[in-house]
Amino acid sequence: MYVGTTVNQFIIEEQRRYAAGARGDFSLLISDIVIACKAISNAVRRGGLADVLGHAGTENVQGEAQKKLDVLSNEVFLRCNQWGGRLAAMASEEMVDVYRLPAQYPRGKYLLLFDPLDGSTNVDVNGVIGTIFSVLRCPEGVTEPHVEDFMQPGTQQIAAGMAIYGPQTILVLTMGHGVNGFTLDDTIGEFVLTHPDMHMPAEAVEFAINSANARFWAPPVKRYIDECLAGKDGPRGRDFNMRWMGAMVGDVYRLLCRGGVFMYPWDSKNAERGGKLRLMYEANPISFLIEQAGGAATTGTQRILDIKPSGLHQRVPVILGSKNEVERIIAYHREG
Ligand code: P6P
Repeated sequence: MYVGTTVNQFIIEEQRRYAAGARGDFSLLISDIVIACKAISNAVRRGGLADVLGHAGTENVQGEAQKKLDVLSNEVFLRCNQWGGRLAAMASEEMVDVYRLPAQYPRGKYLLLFDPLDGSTNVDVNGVIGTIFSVLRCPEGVTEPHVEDFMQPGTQQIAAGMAIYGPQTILVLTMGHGVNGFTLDDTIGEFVLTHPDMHMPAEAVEFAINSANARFWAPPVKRYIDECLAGKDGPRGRDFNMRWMGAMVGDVYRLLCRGGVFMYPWDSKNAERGGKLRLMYEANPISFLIEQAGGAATTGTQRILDIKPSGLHQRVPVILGSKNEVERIIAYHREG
């Protein structure tokens, strides 16, 4: 039986190609993250059969009601990644502060940030959900990192990825040399390379935005969406289609497969808190993937990966996807 290129084989071969002589800590870190995604995928698939649906009865740092799977997925990420000696600390959407590793475990040279279950409101309705993660280097000589050690712009990421728990479980990964997709083969319990070197078309005919927020959008976004809705009779001269999954990972995976634009832009409803999506463990890792696949990612006025973070749970407006579409939206922001 042909097994194909597993994600472990791919990681080791990337290490040989781009980090010859490396000790392998980074590769082992990615392997630990992958195990966590497999475990979460298994729990998600069990759903009501394993009493993991519904609310946990608690709130996260965002004041959002936590699902049982939110709490479980966060715990899985901590347990799979805290023991290996690759990390100095972790941070998560589900935890207020930096997670300090238990004293018995050695400290490593990387920082891991993650949204363990993105789109968890989809859990109880069998919708697409996923995991998003970002890897930074820990500042030299720091063994007990504080929040400020995490405050690095997205350009400093050395790896980022997401797992999408949909009809298939797919892992999408970048380590700075392109984007590759792996499908979980349940018969061998491994992610196997199925989408090598993913690239987005520069043009698009699909946009993803929560149109219920239309009355809160800024003029440049309204202008772009109105032109899409005008279709071939309008200034764009072609018809567009709309999608909105309620889980960024699902919409972004579609962009990687066939192009399009995803927007959770500035709106007056979220103005006070800076936006809906979080910079450190949603916008930055996804923007890294999108740029590595030939796309672009902006707040409307600033490249997302250039933002100097001000807090672990900072929120930002997000507009990303096919390059020509994003550049058009940026131009509309410049014109005001
Ligand atoms: P809304 C999920 O909660 C999330 O952070 C993203 O994954 C998703 O794209 C967005 O929020 C959905 O937001 O306002 O449509 O529920």
